[in-house]
Amino acid sequence: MSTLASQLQQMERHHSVFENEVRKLPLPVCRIFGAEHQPSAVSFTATGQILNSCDAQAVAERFAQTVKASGNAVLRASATVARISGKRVAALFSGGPAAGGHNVLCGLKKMLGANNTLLGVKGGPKGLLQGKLFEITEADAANILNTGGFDFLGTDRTKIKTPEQFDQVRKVCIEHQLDAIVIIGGDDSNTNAALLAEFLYSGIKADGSGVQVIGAPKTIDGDLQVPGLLPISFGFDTATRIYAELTGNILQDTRSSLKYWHFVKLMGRSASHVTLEVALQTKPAVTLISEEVAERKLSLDAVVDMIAQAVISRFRTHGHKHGLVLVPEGLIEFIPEMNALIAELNDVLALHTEGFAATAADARIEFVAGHLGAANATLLRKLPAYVVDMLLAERDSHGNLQVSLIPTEQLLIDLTRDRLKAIAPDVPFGSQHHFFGYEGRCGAPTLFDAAYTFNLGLTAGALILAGKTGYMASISGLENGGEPLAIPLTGLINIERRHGKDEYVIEKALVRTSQPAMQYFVSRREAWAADDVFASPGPRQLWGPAAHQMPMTVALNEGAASLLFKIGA
Ligand code: FBP
Repeated sequence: MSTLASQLQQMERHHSVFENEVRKLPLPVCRIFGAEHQPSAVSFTATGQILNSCDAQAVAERFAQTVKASGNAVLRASATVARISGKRVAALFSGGPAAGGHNVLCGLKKMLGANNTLLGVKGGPKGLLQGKLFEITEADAANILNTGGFDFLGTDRTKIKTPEQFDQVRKVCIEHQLDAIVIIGGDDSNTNAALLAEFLYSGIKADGSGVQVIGAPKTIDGDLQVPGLLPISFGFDTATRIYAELTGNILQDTRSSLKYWHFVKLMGRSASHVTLEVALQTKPAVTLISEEVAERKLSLDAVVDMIAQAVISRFRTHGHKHGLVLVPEGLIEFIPEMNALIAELNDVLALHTEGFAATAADARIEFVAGHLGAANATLLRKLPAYVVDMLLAERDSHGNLQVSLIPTEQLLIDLTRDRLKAIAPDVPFGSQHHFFGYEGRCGAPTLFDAAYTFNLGLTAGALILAGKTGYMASISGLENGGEPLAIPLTGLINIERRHGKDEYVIEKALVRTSQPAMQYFVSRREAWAADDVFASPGPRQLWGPAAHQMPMTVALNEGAASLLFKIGA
């Protein structure tokens, strides 16, 4: 084999030049942990801040043991302590992948050290129920450090809900002699962590003690954040930098080929944090924020009109035939009349499952329309077939519409074209559409995500060594060295009505129009629409000038003085 061929072959199985180098990247750690290679265990003390959910009384009853133990007080790492030994800790990923998950495991492994055991759970919560546990070695940790994806463990979206499932977790804990479980997931997974912490609080081991449960905040959507305590969930920075690079490249193309309006839909489920961040990084002509559309009760017509007016104005003022519109994944559900239609459709489809299934494909719209109120039936009949097909498609395992399947970007293009034909037929409108989602979830973590997640792992490990349960690990003070915090999960839980039932859940943190990041965006968007002022942030850097940048929405919302994060400095 030639030298080149053998070099190329050596790159297989995650050994590209980049992957080899990135494993050696030094990661800054919060000052209190000391050195990256030998972090100290730490104790935790109350910050004085108590988190009170809106349904505090009911939560205190439902989570009696964990609320009594934590008093819902936020804890901070306060002093270094000797490391205890002999703990067996299992860690799992839950939900969609997000960059940095592997580093949470590496941080955990470092903090637990050689005298405690870290086990990985294969395949998420489902794997926990099936007892798919294995020991994570030093060599495993070295191999996955700073790599993207969740492939080392895998993940799934099973929710541990039923009494049988809780009992099964108890059995697995006993069988594997677990002292603690770390759940790396989003709002729903951390809700599950709170429920498990309560269930496993005591009476699991022979001495009557329980199994600790600690959460770590993951999701590219950025909808797990707590002002002042949890700046952002991990994976958000990497995903938005990838989308911003792609969006920046398209913006360069619009200005170079001068002929298209590009409609870019961005993942993020219901929340528009991802879209807002990409807008701040790239400054395109039009950005839609779902939460604002709902707050201003903008109809589909009004949204289309806004876009059409931007197209007309840029053409009449500068002769521009190009531009870019950012569309959040969940927009359709925030447009009031679409929201009403989707809600009624969910009910009708749930009530008439058999009748719907027995109806011929080409008669299904009329079958459903026949069961809807007059306004919703008219709207359904007016929508293009490619949208209706998705509105009537199978619901997900929780009975929800799969919004990511609805081609909102295509719908907006078609409606804008129709509107322009009606009100400004001389204005040219060439269009292209894109959906960026999966491209951003598994990229190699940015330095921000790599450092943030390694420190989250250290914090989760330290909480376990300190005997804590029912907390979510967090790092705050990103500009000032980084401060490990423990947020009591029960302090985040409220009662929400879901599918006709009251459920204890951690509420999704949606974009609020009063937030500084949103207000800054609102103050600049007219200038961005008027002419090309876009910026192209380029590829994400792990070394070099842009490496130490934090997300712009985080810097603005946390009141930072600059964009640079300084963990450990
Ligand atoms: P999580 O909240 O589980 O992290 O998922 C994030 C996400 O990427 C959403 O942005 C998106 O709507 C969804 O997952 C897609 O889910 P799936 O991987 O099941 O297609």
